[in-house]
Formats: sequence, C-alpha cells, structure tokens
Amino acid sequence: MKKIPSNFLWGASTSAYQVEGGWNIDGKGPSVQDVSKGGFLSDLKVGGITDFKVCADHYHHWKEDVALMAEMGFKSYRFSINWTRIYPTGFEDKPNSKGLEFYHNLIDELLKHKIEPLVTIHHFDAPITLEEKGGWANREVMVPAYVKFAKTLFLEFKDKINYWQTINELNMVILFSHVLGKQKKGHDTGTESYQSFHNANVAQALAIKELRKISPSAKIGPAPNISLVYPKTCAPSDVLAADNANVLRNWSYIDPFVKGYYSEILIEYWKANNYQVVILPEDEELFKSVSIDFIAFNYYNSTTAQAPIKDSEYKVGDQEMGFNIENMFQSADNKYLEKTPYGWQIDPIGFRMTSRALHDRYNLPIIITENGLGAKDVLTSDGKIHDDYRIAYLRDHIAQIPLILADGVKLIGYNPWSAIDLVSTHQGISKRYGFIYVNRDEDDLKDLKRYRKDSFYWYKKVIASDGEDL
Ligand code: BGP
Repeated sequence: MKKIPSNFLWGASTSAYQVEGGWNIDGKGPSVQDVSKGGFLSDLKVGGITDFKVCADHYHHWKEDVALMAEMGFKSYRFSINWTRIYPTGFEDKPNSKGLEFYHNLIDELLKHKIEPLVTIHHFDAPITLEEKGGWANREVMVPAYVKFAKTLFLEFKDKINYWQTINELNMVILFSHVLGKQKKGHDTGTESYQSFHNANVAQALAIKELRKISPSAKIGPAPNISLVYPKTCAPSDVLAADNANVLRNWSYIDPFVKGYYSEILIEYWKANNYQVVILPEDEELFKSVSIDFIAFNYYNSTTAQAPIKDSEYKVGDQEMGFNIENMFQSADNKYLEKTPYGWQIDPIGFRMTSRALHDRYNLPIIITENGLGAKDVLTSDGKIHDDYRIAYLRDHIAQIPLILADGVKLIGYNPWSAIDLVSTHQGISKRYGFIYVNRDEDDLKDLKRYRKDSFYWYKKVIASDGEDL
C-alpha cells in the first residue's frame, strides 16, 4: 500500500452538453445533442425523458456550483468546452466572444478557489452543421474545424490551463455511434466508422502539435473509456477474443499517440473485412512526431469477452453493456460481478487491473476522468439525499488507489462522474451521478436548487484526509 500524495488531483467531472443548458443563448449554435431527446435518437432511450436544453442550468449557476466544489475541497475539476458556444456552426472564421467569456469566468472562478481545470476540448457535442457534412467521416471538413477550435482554446486559455484532453471517449463514439451522435442503427464497424476513427486521430495529433507551439509547458492526452477485457473462460478461443477486444476497444485509441502506429491486429481486421480506410503517407509521420503527456481515462467497469457470434444474432446494449464484432469477440456477462441499478457491472479490482495494463503498455501518468454510479436518488422532505449506494461504489474504487500506486502506476488524479447531477447520455436526469443534487425532474424544472447529498460530505472527508478516511 502506498500513501496517496498530497498533490493528488481529487475532483470530479462533467461535460458541457450534459450540465450547462443555455442551449441557444449568447450566440451558441445547435450541436448534435441539441436535436436529441436523451441520447441522440437512440434506440435505448426510454420515453418521457428530458432533452439537453436546460440540464442543470450550470450556465447560470456556475459560480454557486464552483463554490460547492470548493467546499468539498476539490483540487481539480474536469469539464468540457461546448464547441458550438465557441464556433456556432464550426465554419466561422472568428470565435464567439460571448462563449469564450463564459469559460474565462468559469476558469477564473476555479483558479480563485485553487481548483485545477482539466479541460476536455470535445465531449460528444459537435456542431450539427459539421455532422450534416459527414462528421468525422469527412476529413476535409471536420479535421480543420476541430484543429481551429482547439487552437483557439490554446491561444485563449494558454495562461490558465495546464491539462487538456483532446476528445472524450472516441472509442465509444466509434463503436457506439448509433448511441452517441449518429442516426444509424446497429454497430458501425465498417469503413465509415474506421475512417472517422482515423480522421479523429489525425485531428488530435495536429492539435497536440499546435499546443506544443502555443503552450509548451501544458500537458495533453486523449480521454478514452478504458475497460480491461477479461476472457469469459480460459478456453483459448475466449482468451483470443478478449485480446481482440482489448485492441479494438482500448489500445487502438492510444497506440497512435504513444507508439506512433496502429496495431497489426487492427489493420488485419480492416483487411479481413475489406474496410478501405484511407491513410495518407504523411499521417504515419504525423503520429510518429507527436507524444502525449498522460492518459485520461474513464473507468466504469471491466469488460468480459468470449468467442464471437454472427452480428445478426446479437442483441444491442448501451456503451457499458457490450457488443459483438464478428470474427473478433462478443461481450459476455461476468457472473462474479454485481451490477448497478442500471445494469452496469461493478468491478473495483478491474480498476486496478485496467490501471496496471495501461501502465505496462504505455508507462505514462494516468488520470481518472470518470468513474461513478448512476442511480435514482430521493430528495427527502428535510432536504437530504441518502446515497449510501454511491458512497459504497466510490469507496470501493478509491480503496484501490493506494494499491494501484504500490503497483508502480503513475496515477495522478481521480475525477469521478459527476461533480453535480446532470442529464445522462441515455437516461435523462433521473439517472443521477452527482455529489450535488439538482432539484428538477424530467419534465418539471422546479427550482433547480442545489442540495448536498450524503456523498458530498463523505467525499469532502475523503479529500481532506488524502483518501485515508473512507
Ligand atoms: C460516459 C460519458 C459521459 C457520461 C457517462 C455516464 O460514457 O463520457 O458523458 O454520460 O458515460 O453515462 P450515462 O449518462 O449513459 O449513464
């Protein structure tokens, strides 16, 4: 066991489209999320859930929200910048000054409270205008638009931001594009998806190059959802399937920025399926010429895989439930793990194993940018929220941190999901994750008043004791 150092980045996380609201004011343009109702036209959405127009109304409550984060003792806060607040369509030459002003105010307030901002450049909310032109599949449009957006942020905030994350969960966007930003049904593992994957990697690499010029001391890394894949049994076909799943789900989203190339397993998979991904000769040099400083990753659970079946025989789940990729792997249930009320498996030891695997493969500092439990919380008549189930989940994961450090992993921060209640990607405001309760329902905005949950007081104590008082 190792002591958690006093400079550890304890905090929590949100994303702009899920927390801010203010969807059409101060010059903001529509994003892919603004036209959705609880998860972009997803098959999985349940009727009667909210859209992303008001959310927690953080756009108007940011000062109060930051004060509550400071009261919990946050050392860091991970949030994203709403692309369409800065470039309403993605095509403008000049950024929207009102949008920049909002983030200056937010960041200044965080710095005033000595909270380190961990900024995600892009978290699921591309301008709808860019998506209509093909989104990431359209290299000519999307790559320059993203690089322009990132460069604007670097220039604007270079004196205030030390940690940038390029794109949130590109792996989930690619593997679950039907849920997270596309209108297509089913799993998109074809040429278009992998072209989007490659184009987004090029965009991230170009942005990293820009940051090195503009703000050489700042640190940058990707923010994938990483979940170590276990084999369902020790049958060699299951072990092979788990290895395939690790490549397709996890490593391929980090390899280009550390190793400078894609795994042969990925390339062979493309060839076997006749996926015609266009990679320009200069792209390989580009990957080789960039490096990242850390890996930010979102960890909710481990994944289990077994030998694959035909796609047509597989039932679609959400991004933490799994999927089948023909000839490669099929997600499997892990009978040893309990599940959250929303069916996501709970695996704190998997958090340690995932951290070890990342360390072994990449030997870079890592930061947890999401981890948490979604549940239906109840506000009692005396203004309390007794979320002992959330405390139990977080406690079991935080208890792994000293062990992870003792394993030699360079874990430098823990920012669970979410700082405050926000609208879930799939299941509306009823699926809550926050330490701070926001008083609203799916359709009734009520007074949006903030309440401290039991987990709020508990996390405050955890941070104050550097993780010892759990
Ligand atoms: C991650 C996303 C977050 C958040 C979280 C919880 O994949 O990065 O944006 O939504 O999952 O997911 P959900 O809201 O579906 O419970």
